[in-house]
Amino acid sequence: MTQLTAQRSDTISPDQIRARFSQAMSDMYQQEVPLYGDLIQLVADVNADYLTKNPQEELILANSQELSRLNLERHGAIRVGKPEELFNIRRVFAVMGMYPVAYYDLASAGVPVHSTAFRAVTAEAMTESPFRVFCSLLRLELIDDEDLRERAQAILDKRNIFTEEALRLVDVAEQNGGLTEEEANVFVNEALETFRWHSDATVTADEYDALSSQHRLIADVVAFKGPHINHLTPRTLDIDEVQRLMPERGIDAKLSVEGPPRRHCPILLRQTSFKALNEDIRFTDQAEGEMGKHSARFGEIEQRGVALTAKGRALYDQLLEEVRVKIGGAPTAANLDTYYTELAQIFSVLPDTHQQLHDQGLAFYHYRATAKGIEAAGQLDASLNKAQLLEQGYLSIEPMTYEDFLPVSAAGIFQSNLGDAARGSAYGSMSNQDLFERDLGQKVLSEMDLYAQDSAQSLQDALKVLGL
Ligand code: OOG
Ligand code: NI
Repeated sequence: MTQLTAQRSDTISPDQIRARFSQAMSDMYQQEVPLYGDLIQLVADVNADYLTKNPQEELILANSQELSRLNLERHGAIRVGKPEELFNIRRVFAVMGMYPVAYYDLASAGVPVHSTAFRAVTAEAMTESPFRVFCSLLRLELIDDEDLRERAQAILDKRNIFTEEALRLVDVAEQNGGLTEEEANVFVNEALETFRWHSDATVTADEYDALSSQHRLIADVVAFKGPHINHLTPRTLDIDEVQRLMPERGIDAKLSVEGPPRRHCPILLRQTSFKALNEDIRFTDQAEGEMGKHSARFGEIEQRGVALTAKGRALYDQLLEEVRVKIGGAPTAANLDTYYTELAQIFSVLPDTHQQLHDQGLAFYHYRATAKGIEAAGQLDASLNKAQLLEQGYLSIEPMTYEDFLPVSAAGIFQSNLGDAARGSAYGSMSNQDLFERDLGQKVLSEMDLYAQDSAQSLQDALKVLGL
């Protein structure tokens, strides 16, 4: 069973719990990482400026109820260490109406984790709160040093990342099909504890070094009490402008924007971040006043475009790989301009109008009955097909926003925040979705199915409006 079904009349909606949790997380993270507050401000400024210059876009956003929540966080990320943690985090997110969507294998990009994203799965729920969490599980089995693997396992075995009260309330929610107002408020505070930063490490300085020298990420997961939230990500309407302005505001930006190039019709997801802070931490064998260093926490921004179909996605992956081959790997400071030029050049084969993307079956769209269609409702020739209805102006299309993530981009984000030392060699093709789903306790939902169903549903609704 994935979704909770209310058994009592006094439970509140999971979407409300998610909205509260997302706000609490944002407040906590801005306090923990003040630079993230600066990033939020920069994004708000750029978005406001963009809307002033593009009033027609403001109208579209207002109509789709996007405007009021424009500067809210769209996602955060955590990394858990053991199967039981993944299993229970799934239960915690279900209380907030967030379900695991898609499987991401990052091992082939040199990061020893596999991941999913917990998110709302209906448009209405997404409108209520767009918050989602990219969640990675460390794959200790990929550590080749057997001794270190066993030590890491033993350290993780001892920890419990949830408060007793949080787990108790998850049980209550599962039994009653939800939480009451009062329970929900307690739950939000208790769940938040899991994501809090702890500057006290759980290991000695030597242990930390050993973990870190295998992979920086392993130290980040194993050496701490819990899976601290490592970034939050608001949405921007102009990512290139934020990237340009970050240094001016004293924010140390990642080298390049991940994902597709800037286009007329944005596709999928573009992301950039500021580099992780170098923070004071204390190892278990350090005296009062002595400090070690760890960097993991950063701030990120995203700009989302239309979701691609399997056909569109295959083309995207192929073009991205072409760019990688041409550039000889990830971009560097030395070839950055060439990188962006090649990216734009190579992607120019992907059509850049919604009409073409739609007609060639490359992207997903919602269908709406137009004013002309509504007027003609009931009198239309029943033999008209979708293409004809579109062509004759009875139906219109609206791009469906991509709500998920991109493994190559995610690997780039991981790497730039773990230091270049983390740009390790690939762990080969060790994808293991079955193992991940066993640990998770259910199958991940298919993002392609969700988009396809949504699109088909909108067509059915629109046809009904047209009386067809
Ligand atoms: C997750 C990186 C992936 C994204 O936006 O692609 C991610 C992490 O660093 O733990 O958040
Ligand atoms: Ni992210």
